[in-house]
Amino acid sequence: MKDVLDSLKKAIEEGQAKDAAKAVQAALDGGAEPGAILREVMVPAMDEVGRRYECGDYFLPEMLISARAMKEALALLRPRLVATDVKPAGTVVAGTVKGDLHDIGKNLVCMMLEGAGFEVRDLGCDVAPEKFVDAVKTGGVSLLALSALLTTTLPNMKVTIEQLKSAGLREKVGVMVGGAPVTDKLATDIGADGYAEDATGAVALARRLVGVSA
Ligand code: B12
Repeated sequence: MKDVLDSLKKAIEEGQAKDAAKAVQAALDGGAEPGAILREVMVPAMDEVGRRYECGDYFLPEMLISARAMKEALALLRPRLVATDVKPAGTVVAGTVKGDLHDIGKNLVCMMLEGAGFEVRDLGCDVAPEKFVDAVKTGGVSLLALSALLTTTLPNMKVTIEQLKSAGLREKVGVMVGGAPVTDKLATDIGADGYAEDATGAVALARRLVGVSA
Protein backbone atom coordinates (compact mmCIF):
# COMPACT_ATOMS: atom_id res chain seq x y z
CA MET A 1 0.00 0.00 0.00
CA LYS A 2 2.85 2.41 0.78
CA ASP A 3 4.03 2.15 -2.86
CA VAL A 4 0.54 2.98 -4.12
CA LEU A 5 0.25 6.01 -1.86
CA ASP A 6 3.75 7.18 -2.77
CA SER A 7 2.90 6.92 -6.46
CA LEU A 8 -0.32 8.88 -5.87
CA LYS A 9 1.61 11.69 -4.18
CA LYS A 10 4.21 11.76 -6.96
CA ALA A 11 1.51 11.72 -9.68
CA ILE A 12 -0.25 14.77 -8.18
CA GLU A 13 3.00 16.61 -7.60
CA GLU A 14 4.05 15.98 -11.19
CA GLY A 15 0.62 16.57 -12.70
CA GLN A 16 0.11 13.05 -14.07
CA ALA A 17 -3.68 12.94 -13.98
CA LYS A 18 -4.11 9.41 -15.33
CA ASP A 19 -1.53 7.97 -12.94
CA ALA A 20 -3.14 9.85 -10.05
CA ALA A 21 -6.56 8.42 -10.89
CA LYS A 22 -5.13 4.91 -11.21
CA ALA A 23 -3.33 5.18 -7.89
CA VAL A 24 -6.43 6.45 -6.05
CA GLN A 25 -8.45 3.58 -7.44
CA ALA A 26 -5.75 1.12 -6.40
CA ALA A 27 -5.63 2.62 -2.91
CA LEU A 28 -9.41 2.38 -2.55
CA ASP A 29 -9.42 -1.18 -3.91
CA GLY A 30 -6.69 -2.00 -1.41
CA GLY A 31 -8.94 -0.84 1.44
CA ALA A 32 -7.39 2.55 2.23
CA GLU A 33 -9.75 4.93 4.02
CA PRO A 34 -10.80 7.84 1.70
CA GLY A 35 -10.35 10.53 4.37
CA ALA A 36 -6.86 9.28 5.14
CA ILE A 37 -5.88 9.21 1.44
CA LEU A 38 -6.99 12.82 1.23
CA ARG A 39 -5.39 14.09 4.43
CA GLU A 40 -2.19 12.13 4.41
CA VAL A 41 -1.36 12.04 0.71
CA MET A 42 -3.35 14.34 -1.57
CA VAL A 43 -3.41 17.55 0.47
CA PRO A 44 0.31 17.27 1.31
CA ALA A 45 0.99 16.75 -2.41
CA MET A 46 -0.67 20.09 -3.20
CA ASP A 47 1.32 21.72 -0.39
CA GLU A 48 4.48 20.43 -2.03
CA VAL A 49 3.34 21.90 -5.37
CA GLY A 50 2.87 25.26 -3.62
CA ARG A 51 6.32 24.97 -2.08
CA ARG A 52 7.89 24.24 -5.47
CA TYR A 53 6.06 27.24 -6.96
CA GLU A 54 7.21 29.47 -4.14
CA CYS A 55 10.87 28.55 -4.56
CA GLY A 56 10.75 28.93 -8.34
CA ASP A 57 10.96 25.24 -9.32
CA TYR A 58 7.39 25.34 -10.64
CA PHE A 59 5.57 27.97 -12.66
CA LEU A 60 1.87 28.50 -13.33
CA PRO A 61 1.50 25.68 -15.94
CA GLU A 62 2.95 23.09 -13.55
CA MET A 63 0.64 24.28 -10.78
CA LEU A 64 -2.28 24.00 -13.19
CA ILE A 65 -1.56 20.45 -14.32
CA SER A 66 -1.07 19.36 -10.71
CA ALA A 67 -4.44 20.92 -9.90
CA ARG A 68 -5.98 18.93 -12.75
CA ALA A 69 -4.45 15.69 -11.45
CA MET A 70 -5.75 16.52 -7.95
CA LYS A 71 -9.25 17.11 -9.35
CA GLU A 72 -9.33 13.82 -11.26
CA ALA A 73 -8.19 11.94 -8.19
CA LEU A 74 -10.75 13.78 -6.03
CA ALA A 75 -13.56 12.87 -8.44
CA LEU A 76 -12.93 9.21 -7.63
CA LEU A 77 -13.01 9.86 -3.88
CA ARG A 78 -16.15 11.97 -4.07
CA PRO A 79 -18.76 9.15 -3.98
CA ARG A 80 -17.10 7.74 -0.84
CA LEU A 81 -16.85 11.12 0.86
CA VAL A 82 -20.42 12.19 0.27
CA ALA A 83 -22.15 8.86 0.93
CA THR A 84 -24.41 9.62 3.85
CA ASP A 85 -27.71 8.67 5.35
CA VAL A 86 -27.73 11.52 7.81
CA LYS A 87 -30.83 13.69 7.64
CA PRO A 88 -30.40 17.24 6.24
CA ALA A 89 -28.60 19.45 8.72
CA GLY A 90 -29.12 22.72 6.84
CA THR A 91 -28.34 24.44 3.56
CA VAL A 92 -24.93 25.90 2.85
CA VAL A 93 -24.18 28.31 0.02
CA ALA A 94 -20.48 28.02 -0.82
CA GLY A 95 -18.07 29.76 -3.14
CA THR A 96 -14.59 31.16 -3.66
CA VAL A 97 -14.68 34.94 -3.48
CA LYS A 98 -14.38 37.37 -6.37
CA GLY A 99 -11.06 37.43 -8.22
CA ASP A 100 -9.99 34.04 -6.89
CA LEU A 101 -9.93 30.90 -9.05
CA HIS A 102 -8.71 28.43 -6.43
CA ASP A 103 -11.50 25.94 -5.95
CA ILE A 104 -9.94 22.64 -4.87
CA GLY A 105 -10.16 23.36 -1.14
CA LYS A 106 -13.65 24.82 -1.47
CA ASN A 107 -14.77 21.75 -3.44
CA LEU A 108 -13.40 19.55 -0.68
CA VAL A 109 -15.23 21.53 1.97
CA CYS A 110 -18.43 21.14 -0.10
CA MET A 111 -17.94 17.38 -0.39
CA MET A 112 -17.34 16.95 3.33
CA LEU A 113 -20.37 19.10 4.20
CA GLU A 114 -22.53 17.02 1.85
CA GLY A 115 -21.12 13.91 3.50
CA ALA A 116 -22.20 15.34 6.85
CA GLY A 117 -25.77 15.78 5.62
CA PHE A 118 -25.78 19.45 4.61
CA GLU A 119 -27.42 20.49 1.37
CA VAL A 120 -24.77 22.43 -0.52
CA ARG A 121 -25.29 25.04 -3.22
CA ASP A 122 -21.90 25.59 -4.76
CA LEU A 123 -21.64 28.91 -6.61
CA GLY A 124 -18.15 28.05 -7.93
CA CYS A 125 -15.17 30.35 -7.93
CA ASP A 126 -14.71 34.09 -8.65
CA VAL A 127 -18.08 34.74 -7.02
CA ALA A 128 -19.06 38.41 -6.71
CA PRO A 129 -20.47 39.59 -3.35
CA GLU A 130 -23.84 40.35 -5.00
CA LYS A 131 -24.12 36.71 -6.13
CA PHE A 132 -23.71 35.49 -2.55
CA VAL A 133 -26.29 38.03 -1.40
CA ASP A 134 -28.73 36.98 -4.15
CA ALA A 135 -28.32 33.32 -3.14
CA VAL A 136 -29.17 34.15 0.49
CA LYS A 137 -32.19 36.19 -0.69
CA THR A 138 -33.72 33.06 -2.25
CA GLY A 139 -34.29 31.86 1.34
CA GLY A 140 -33.73 28.67 3.27
CA VAL A 141 -29.98 29.24 3.56
CA SER A 142 -28.45 28.49 6.96
CA LEU A 143 -24.80 29.16 6.21
CA LEU A 144 -22.50 30.93 3.82
CA ALA A 145 -19.06 29.32 3.29
CA LEU A 146 -16.53 31.72 1.79
CA SER A 147 -13.16 30.53 0.53
CA ALA A 148 -10.08 32.57 -0.48
CA LEU A 149 -6.52 31.46 -1.26
CA LEU A 150 -4.95 34.76 -2.23
CA THR A 151 -4.01 37.57 0.12
CA THR A 152 -5.27 39.93 -2.61
CA THR A 153 -8.77 38.44 -2.57
CA LEU A 154 -9.17 38.18 1.22
CA PRO A 155 -10.75 41.69 1.33
CA ASN A 156 -13.61 40.37 -0.82
CA MET A 157 -14.73 38.25 2.12
CA LYS A 158 -15.23 41.41 4.13
CA VAL A 159 -16.99 43.11 1.20
CA THR A 160 -19.36 40.15 0.94
CA ILE A 161 -20.20 40.36 4.65
CA GLU A 162 -20.70 44.13 4.37
CA GLN A 163 -23.09 43.64 1.45
CA LEU A 164 -25.04 41.04 3.43
CA LYS A 165 -25.40 43.63 6.19
CA SER A 166 -26.52 46.34 3.75
CA ALA A 167 -29.16 43.97 2.37
CA GLY A 168 -30.41 43.35 5.93
CA LEU A 169 -29.53 39.66 5.68
CA ARG A 170 -26.55 39.32 8.00
CA GLU A 171 -28.60 38.05 10.95
CA LYS A 172 -30.30 35.45 8.78
CA VAL A 173 -27.20 33.37 7.97
CA GLY A 174 -24.07 32.15 9.66
CA VAL A 175 -20.89 33.03 7.79
CA MET A 176 -17.85 30.77 7.88
CA VAL A 177 -14.58 31.52 6.17
CA GLY A 178 -11.51 29.53 5.21
CA GLY A 179 -8.57 29.09 2.85
CA ALA A 180 -4.83 28.99 3.44
CA PRO A 181 -4.28 32.71 4.25
CA VAL A 182 -7.37 32.98 6.48
CA THR A 183 -6.95 33.03 10.25
CA ASP A 184 -9.19 33.06 13.28
CA LYS A 185 -8.27 36.68 13.85
CA LEU A 186 -9.17 37.67 10.30
CA ALA A 187 -12.52 35.93 10.67
CA THR A 188 -13.24 37.93 13.81
CA ASP A 189 -11.98 41.19 12.29
CA ILE A 190 -14.22 40.94 9.22
CA GLY A 191 -17.28 39.92 11.23
CA ALA A 192 -17.53 36.27 10.18
CA ASP A 193 -18.99 33.72 12.62
CA GLY A 194 -16.12 31.28 12.38
CA TYR A 195 -13.03 29.97 10.67
CA ALA A 196 -11.80 26.41 10.16
CA GLU A 197 -8.43 25.27 8.97
CA ASP A 198 -9.55 22.31 6.88
CA ALA A 199 -12.57 20.46 5.54
CA THR A 200 -13.01 18.34 8.66
CA GLY A 201 -12.93 21.47 10.78
CA ALA A 202 -15.42 23.07 8.39
CA VAL A 203 -17.92 20.30 9.15
CA ALA A 204 -17.51 20.70 12.91
CA LEU A 205 -17.85 24.47 12.58
CA ALA A 206 -20.93 24.22 10.35
CA ARG A 207 -22.57 21.88 12.84
CA ARG A 208 -21.81 24.25 15.68
CA LEU A 209 -23.15 27.25 13.78
CA VAL A 210 -26.45 25.58 12.92
CA GLY A 211 -26.68 24.02 16.37
CA VAL A 212 -26.62 20.32 15.50
CA SER A 213 -24.43 17.73 17.15
CA ALA A 214 -22.40 15.16 15.22
C1 B12 B 1 -3.38 24.71 -7.27
C2 B12 B 1 -2.99 26.14 -7.12
C3 B12 B 1 -3.35 27.02 -8.16
C4 B12 B 1 -4.23 26.59 -9.33
C5 B12 B 1 -5.70 26.58 -8.84
C6 B12 B 1 -6.53 25.54 -9.54
C7 B12 B 1 -7.87 25.34 -8.89
N1 B12 B 1 -8.83 24.96 -9.71
O1 B12 B 1 -8.05 25.49 -7.69
C8 B12 B 1 -3.93 27.72 -10.37
C9 B12 B 1 -2.80 27.24 -11.26
C10 B12 B 1 -5.10 28.17 -11.23
C11 B12 B 1 -3.39 28.82 -9.46
C12 B12 B 1 -3.32 30.15 -9.87
C13 B12 B 1 -2.74 31.15 -9.12
N2 B12 B 1 -2.11 31.00 -7.94
CO1 B12 B 1 -2.18 29.35 -6.89
N3 B12 B 1 -1.88 27.82 -5.83
C14 B12 B 1 -2.26 26.59 -5.98
C15 B12 B 1 -1.70 25.73 -4.81
C16 B12 B 1 -0.44 25.02 -5.33
C17 B12 B 1 -2.57 24.69 -4.18
C18 B12 B 1 -3.95 25.19 -3.66
C19 B12 B 1 -4.76 23.97 -3.28
O2 B12 B 1 -5.54 23.49 -4.07
N4 B12 B 1 -4.46 23.41 -2.09
C20 B12 B 1 -5.08 22.16 -1.63
C21 B12 B 1 -6.40 22.44 -0.91
C22 B12 B 1 -7.01 21.13 -0.43
O3 B12 B 1 -6.09 23.26 0.21
P1 B12 B 1 -6.82 24.66 0.49
O4 B12 B 1 -7.21 25.28 -0.80
O5 B12 B 1 -5.97 25.44 1.41
O6 B12 B 1 -8.16 24.27 1.21
C23 B12 B 1 -8.24 23.71 2.51
C24 B12 B 1 -8.30 24.74 3.65
O7 B12 B 1 -7.71 25.98 3.32
C25 B12 B 1 -9.76 24.83 4.00
N5 B12 B 1 -10.66 25.72 3.26
C26 B12 B 1 -10.60 26.17 1.99
N6 B12 B 1 -11.68 26.92 1.71
C27 B12 B 1 -12.45 26.96 2.82
C28 B12 B 1 -13.67 27.58 3.07
C29 B12 B 1 -14.25 27.45 4.34
C30 B12 B 1 -15.54 28.12 4.60
C31 B12 B 1 -13.58 26.71 5.36
C32 B12 B 1 -14.17 26.64 6.70
C33 B12 B 1 -12.36 26.08 5.09
C34 B12 B 1 -11.81 26.20 3.82
O8 B12 B 1 -10.22 23.50 3.77
C35 B12 B 1 -9.60 23.00 2.57
C36 B12 B 1 -9.53 21.52 2.64
O9 B12 B 1 -8.80 21.03 3.73
C37 B12 B 1 -1.38 26.86 -3.75
C38 B12 B 1 -0.29 26.51 -2.73
C39 B12 B 1 -0.87 26.06 -1.39
N7 B12 B 1 -0.13 25.25 -0.72
O10 B12 B 1 -1.95 26.45 -1.00
C40 B12 B 1 -1.01 28.04 -4.68
C41 B12 B 1 -1.19 29.46 -4.18
C42 B12 B 1 -2.48 29.62 -3.38
N8 B12 B 1 -1.30 30.23 -5.44
C43 B12 B 1 -0.67 31.36 -5.40
C44 B12 B 1 -0.61 32.30 -6.47
C45 B12 B 1 0.32 33.50 -6.27
C46 B12 B 1 -1.38 32.12 -7.64
C47 B12 B 1 -1.46 33.09 -8.83
C48 B12 B 1 -1.60 34.58 -8.45
C49 B12 B 1 -0.21 32.84 -9.71
C50 B12 B 1 -0.06 33.78 -10.91
N9 B12 B 1 1.08 34.42 -10.93
O11 B12 B 1 -0.93 33.90 -11.73
C51 B12 B 1 -2.71 32.58 -9.60
C52 B12 B 1 -4.01 33.30 -9.18
C53 B12 B 1 -5.19 32.94 -10.04
C54 B12 B 1 -6.47 33.46 -9.42
N10 B12 B 1 -6.93 34.61 -9.85
O12 B12 B 1 -7.01 32.83 -8.52
C55 B12 B 1 -0.01 31.60 -4.04
C56 B12 B 1 -0.81 32.61 -3.20
C57 B12 B 1 0.09 33.57 -2.45
C58 B12 B 1 -0.73 34.51 -1.62
N11 B12 B 1 -0.42 34.48 -0.34
O13 B12 B 1 -1.58 35.21 -2.06
C59 B12 B 1 0.07 30.14 -3.46
C60 B12 B 1 0.02 30.07 -1.92
C61 B12 B 1 1.40 29.52 -4.00
C62 B12 B 1 2.63 30.09 -3.33
N12 B12 B 1 3.17 29.38 -2.37
O14 B12 B 1 3.07 31.16 -3.67
N13 B12 B 1 -2.99 28.34 -8.27
